[in-house]
Amino acid sequence: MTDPSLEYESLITRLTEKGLDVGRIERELAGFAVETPSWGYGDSGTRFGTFPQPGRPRDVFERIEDAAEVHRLTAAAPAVALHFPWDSVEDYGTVREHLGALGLRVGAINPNLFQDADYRLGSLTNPDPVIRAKALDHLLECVQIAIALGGDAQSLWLADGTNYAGQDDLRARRRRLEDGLSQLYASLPDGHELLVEYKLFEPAFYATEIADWGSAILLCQRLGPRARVLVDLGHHAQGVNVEQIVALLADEERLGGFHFNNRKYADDDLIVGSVNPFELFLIFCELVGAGRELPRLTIDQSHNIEPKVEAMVLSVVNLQEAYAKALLVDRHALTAAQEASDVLAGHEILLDAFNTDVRPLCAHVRAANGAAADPVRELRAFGYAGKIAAARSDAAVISGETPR
Ligand code: RM4
Ligand code: MN
Ligand code: MN
Repeated sequence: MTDPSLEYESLITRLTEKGLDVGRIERELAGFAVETPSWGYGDSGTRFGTFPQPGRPRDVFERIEDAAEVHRLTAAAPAVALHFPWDSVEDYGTVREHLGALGLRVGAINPNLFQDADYRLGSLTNPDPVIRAKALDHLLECVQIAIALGGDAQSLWLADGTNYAGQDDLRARRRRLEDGLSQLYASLPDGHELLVEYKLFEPAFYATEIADWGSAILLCQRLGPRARVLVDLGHHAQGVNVEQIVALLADEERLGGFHFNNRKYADDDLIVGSVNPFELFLIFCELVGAGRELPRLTIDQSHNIEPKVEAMVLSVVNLQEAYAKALLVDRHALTAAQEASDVLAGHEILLDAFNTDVRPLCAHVRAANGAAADPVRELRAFGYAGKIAAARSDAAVISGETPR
């Protein structure tokens, strides 16, 4: 077996010879942080069925413990995004303490306006004002939860839409939506942000209220500067150029963050980077190219058959590698190639970075951060899955199915 430190040394030599500032790259990489989703640790399935896993967390506290294990192994997952009412408890002080005791913090708060039977015809856009008021109440309650947990972001995916042409008035629905969201926005404390997520379709099959980045950014512009768009990688039509959307939103200062996952067909919620790692790399190239701090990064996955903690660890590792590769792009050479109108020189520069094996670099940075050089291997060697299976043997499904 090759000595990992030799692999690291030879990579560093090569990068330094290319004129890259390896110290800076390592510092950026060491600061990389992604939120993991509490709902990604619980049981989830498809509309055809759910396969319960041994050791699945029984409540929000155990979901946070799984998140802590991911952070221990990667040093890159310090925050946990929560979903309500799935993560509801009586006293949020206990959740805040638990997070703190495990070296974590709360991430974005995700309200849920899609499961209650009252929302059959929509939540904020429902023709019935009583149901609209109920939806708004939930959103306002989530702002209070964020305050109680020390969080500062609401991340809203609105499932509202219609199944049939003529079912409801499209413009009236849009006005109801703007009205509800402006009340939510007005209730945000200073420094809190609202992330507006779009999704092409599902569960509605004719018209979805916030179906694309355009309808999302228009809402945000109407609301105010702390409303920004959230890009979920599984929420576009096939073939859409997601990195271009990222570049545009970043340029407009309306890129709020990401829900990372991967897909082959629709909103498949597979492990990030498992289907299209090149797209993931190009998205990070746009983020690095924007020259600003990274926006809020969150994983949004649904692990139906794969071991959940392992899937989450692998996702974080894949994100670190995509980011590392993007940091290797020689930006000066890229600009020069573009200014020279050289069609393939810029492409080659990207390919050179993408094709670099950055695993020794990421392993080095993780180890320097006190985490595992090889997180998936360490997770298995530590036997975390077996330990939680034994400790949580009377597991009951608490979160229920999470349809996406
Ligand atoms: C949706 C969307 C939301 C997520 C739900 C569970 O498809 O991606 O972000 O909270 O699924
Ligand atoms: Mn999402
Ligand atoms: Mn989704």
